[in-house]
Amino acid sequence: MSSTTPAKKSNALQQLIYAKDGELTRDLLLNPGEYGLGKVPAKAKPNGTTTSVCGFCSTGCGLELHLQDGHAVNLTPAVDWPVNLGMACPKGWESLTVLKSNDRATQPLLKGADGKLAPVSWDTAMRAFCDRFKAIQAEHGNDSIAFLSTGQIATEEMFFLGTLAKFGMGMLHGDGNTRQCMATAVVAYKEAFGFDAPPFTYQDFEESDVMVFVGSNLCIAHPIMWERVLRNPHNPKIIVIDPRRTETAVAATHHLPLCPKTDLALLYTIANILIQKGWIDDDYIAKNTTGFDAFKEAIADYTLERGAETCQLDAEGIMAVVEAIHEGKRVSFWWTMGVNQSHQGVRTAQAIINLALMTGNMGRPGTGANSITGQCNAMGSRLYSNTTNLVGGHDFRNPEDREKIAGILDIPVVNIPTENSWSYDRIMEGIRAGEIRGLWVIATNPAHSWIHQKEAHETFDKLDFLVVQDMYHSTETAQRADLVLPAAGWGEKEGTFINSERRIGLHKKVIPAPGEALADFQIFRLAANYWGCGEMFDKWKTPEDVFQSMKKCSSDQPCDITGIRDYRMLDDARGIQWPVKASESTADDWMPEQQRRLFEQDGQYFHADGKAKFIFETPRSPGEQPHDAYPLRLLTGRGTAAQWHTQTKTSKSAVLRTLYSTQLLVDMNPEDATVLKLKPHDEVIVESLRGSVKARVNIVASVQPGHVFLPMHNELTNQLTFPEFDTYSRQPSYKNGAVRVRKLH
Ligand SMILES: Nc1nc2c(c(=O)[nH]1)N[C@H]1C(S)=C(S)[C@@H](COP(=O)(O)OP(=O)(O)OC[C@H]3O[C@@H](n4cnc5c(=O)[nH]c(N)nc54)[C@H](O)[C@@H]3O)O[C@H]1N2
Ligand SMILES: Nc1nc2c(c(=O)[nH]1)N[C@H]1C(S)=C(S)[C@@H](COP(=O)(O)OP(=O)(O)OC[C@H]3O[C@@H](n4cnc5c(=O)[nH]c(N)nc54)[C@H](O)[C@@H]3O)O[C@H]1N2
Ligand code: SF4
Ligand SMILES: [Mo]
Repeated sequence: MSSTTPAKKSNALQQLIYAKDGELTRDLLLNPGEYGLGKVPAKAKPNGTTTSVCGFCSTGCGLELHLQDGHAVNLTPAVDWPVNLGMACPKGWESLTVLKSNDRATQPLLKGADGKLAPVSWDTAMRAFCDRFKAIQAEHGNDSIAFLSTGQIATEEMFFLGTLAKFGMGMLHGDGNTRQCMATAVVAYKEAFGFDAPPFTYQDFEESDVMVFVGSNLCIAHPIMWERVLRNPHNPKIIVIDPRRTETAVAATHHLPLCPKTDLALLYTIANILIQKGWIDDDYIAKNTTGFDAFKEAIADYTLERGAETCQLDAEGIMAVVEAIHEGKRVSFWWTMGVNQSHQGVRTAQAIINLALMTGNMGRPGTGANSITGQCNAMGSRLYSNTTNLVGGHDFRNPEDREKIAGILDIPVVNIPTENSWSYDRIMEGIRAGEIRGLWVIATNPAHSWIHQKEAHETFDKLDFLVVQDMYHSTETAQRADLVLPAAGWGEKEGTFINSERRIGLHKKVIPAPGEALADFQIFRLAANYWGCGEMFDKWKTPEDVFQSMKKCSSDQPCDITGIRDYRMLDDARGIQWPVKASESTADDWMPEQQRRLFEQDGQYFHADGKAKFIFETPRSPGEQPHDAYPLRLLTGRGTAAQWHTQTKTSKSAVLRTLYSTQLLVDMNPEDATVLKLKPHDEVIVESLRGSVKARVNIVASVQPGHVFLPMHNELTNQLTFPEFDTYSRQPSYKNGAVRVRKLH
């Protein structure tokens, strides 16, 4: 690994960047005064500590970084952080370790005539970037290049990328890995509340007397949120709705191990029984909602017997849950990927929202219909990536919104597309159809994580030019790239993330990036300069400059953050939840309360009439069901708290590597194992109509007979998944497919 300091670099390009951009992000700690990042870095003493929000999951824990000569050498969880209160999970503890790895991308790599990637200078890389993309556009039109972005870079970087790609480079199509993750919740909230607005604050984990978790394995996927549940002093009932007996289900007071993909029928059954028994809040429904009568009528035949049969559950188990919801004074409903990643995810999420609305469990401590996000900045991408929405939660199709954003950004309004981008799956289809010829992939690894991997690989291979911007050159996607742009990661740059409870937190540069890797922010500035639209971004010299523009774009929106003065205020407050209006922030030293939830007053939803909507639809079966040839149902998801997604980062830590199996394990029920004559750890083939992979069998009762579970962290898993998408959100249904298992020897 080379680790030249910027000061030693003197090639022409460095001169160019320095001349055009002032200092590089990576110089922050080396030259804190010159960088112009406001007052935040000045607070940190070179041998003291500074705080930063964690860069893995959406919990958004605060970490205390211990500096030596201005560089972070160690960390501990921040005790005074309102999120984690001194706790961190294994990934958080290992945040610095994973940055040091010999597969870090340290130089741009360009594919030569021999088909191999070879190191080139940034100048060559950026010229290739522009020449190739512009040639494609000249031949096939502006919309023939697209981008795939992420929920894992700073909001300021997402904003930069989205504006550069769409308003500067003329792209129409761009999406991100949040489609794989949060798209369902976004659509569900928008339709029900009038804006994508998760209402809760983490304090609610400690305030509820009943908590319902649907398709959410908090113990593994959000361990520090689970710690907050454990702090709840009200002896809460904890209900887990998950086909698997997960770590979370084991710790719960009630577990409904439903047949996968029958959640909608179960939730309608619960709603119908509550209505039939009169266990609903008529006042709340009348004052704050529309569509209840039609909903009531539509679900009237979801009897307990029918629900039990459809979902393959005991009637008593369902009734116990209905009673708990009725008896609870403060009931909160939480959901994650077991809901979002489904062929009917949006309607399922809305069925959860309906339960909260009809029982009046909204806007009070310990209540809410609460979607938990996944990636550190999934919510930043929902609001600022300029993909599905025009930045700041605006609408590309609305002329007033376009005028407003064009005015703030000081760009011609004609630069703003008047239609929405294609969704991720449509972009993939567009590549297969030859409509999209060039693709820029930033901080996501779709060659591993996209559904139906064989088709995904064939799709990427069709591209004329694939650019991958990543911290590591070894990712499955980077290996297929024509150009790899080496990026700095968390800890090597700064910006803000927005966590699950809408809290905007600051992360800081505390260590230099390796070799010639640059912060994504700087790569975007470089790309703008080479493309010839640099003047559009003249005012954006630092991430904090972009933050000030983000504020303006949020004005008068439900996600208004005009009341956050600057990074210093975010730092001092240990993160601030949106909204914070300028009108609230009256004095120079004003600080918002640390726990803020939405909809605390009546009639405050974001539809024109101020009310929330009941939305529903007849349940239908998924597109693939187990059948004779492929009799088992495949579930996929998070394996352990120590693994992150496609493992580019977490596999680099020796400590984390001891906490999981490096072999692919397929979880199978003892009954099925007996039928197949399998012993623990036997080598097996798991196959679907789309692929066939080798695994070792892990015989456990946590999966039901007829089901198998594979962790998504292994690259083989998506060879088997069935490509089906939610109708409204286009989110992939990763947790359903038919497979068979046979013994290898
Ligand atoms: N350690 C770790 N933590 C992470 C991540 C990670 O990679 N590693 N990733 C982060 C991200 S981006 C996300 S999105 C979150 C995901 O967090 P979770 O959604 O909690 O995690 P998953 O394991 O994907 O899925 C949750 C559960 O859905 C269940 N499920 C499957 N099918 C159904 C169904 O039909 N109905 C119901 N009710 N449940 C079903 C699965 O059995 C699984 O236990 O985790 C975040 N946190
Ligand atoms: N079968 C199955 N598949 C799934 C899921 C499932 O449950 N089952 N879950 C889906 C979900 S919810 C998600 S969120 C996706 C996640 O899928 P991906 O987004 O593909 O997974 P990651 O491994 O997080 O990829 C992030 C990439 O960004 C790089 N990176 C990290 N930080 C930076 C940075 O600051 N800058 C740059 N340029 N690069 C950076 C990392 O090295 C890594 O290559 O997977 C989805 N796929
Ligand atoms: S729970 Fe999430 S945010 Fe907290 S330390 Fe772990 S990975 Fe980081
Ligand atoms: Mo996710």
